[in-house]
Amino acid sequence: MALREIIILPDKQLRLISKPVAEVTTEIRKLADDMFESMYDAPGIGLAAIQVAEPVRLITMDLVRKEGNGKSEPRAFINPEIISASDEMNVYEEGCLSIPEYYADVERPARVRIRFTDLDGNVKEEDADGLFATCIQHEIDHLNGVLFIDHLSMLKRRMVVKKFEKAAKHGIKYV
Ligand code: K2U
Ligand code: ZN
Repeated sequence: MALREIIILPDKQLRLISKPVAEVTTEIRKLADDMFESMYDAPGIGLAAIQVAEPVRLITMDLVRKEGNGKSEPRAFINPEIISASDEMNVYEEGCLSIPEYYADVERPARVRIRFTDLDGNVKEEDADGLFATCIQHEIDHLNGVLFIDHLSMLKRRMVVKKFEKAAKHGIKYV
């Protein structure tokens, strides 16, 4: 396993549309391992491969692990798709490892049904609600070059982008 650098706004790679994974290879499994290590180190509860500059449709997630609770439930989602979504919406204060120290309320469907391939190559379907629904939608957005700030008003989005463009210009690194 290796720690990978998480890219930060305004890195243009965050706007790429990630490519489908054709086969679950050793390289994909190694990338997933690196993503888990980088996600836990951040710390975060989800991570999309594009956030470590790998434009492939791979997500890692662990909604269980908390500092010191000794539990974890690492999950990987390859080529995830939302196949249905509830009309009922849910608001969650979201953050993003690629937009550090900025949080905002985002409204998303409260429940989604997803189809994905796991690291053993099995195609699965699963219902998600609560934080799982929010997180998987946030991560699938990343695979499509969409950031949670894109769900905010243009004014708020422009303010955030301007702040991170200014920080990048002055070489301010978020650690
Ligand atoms: O994609 C990412 O940047 C990972 C996020 C996933 C996430 C965003 C919003 C809501 C839930 C999950 C990171 O884990 S950011 C850390 C975090 C954790 C819990 C709630 C909000 C943000
Ligand atoms: Zn994010």
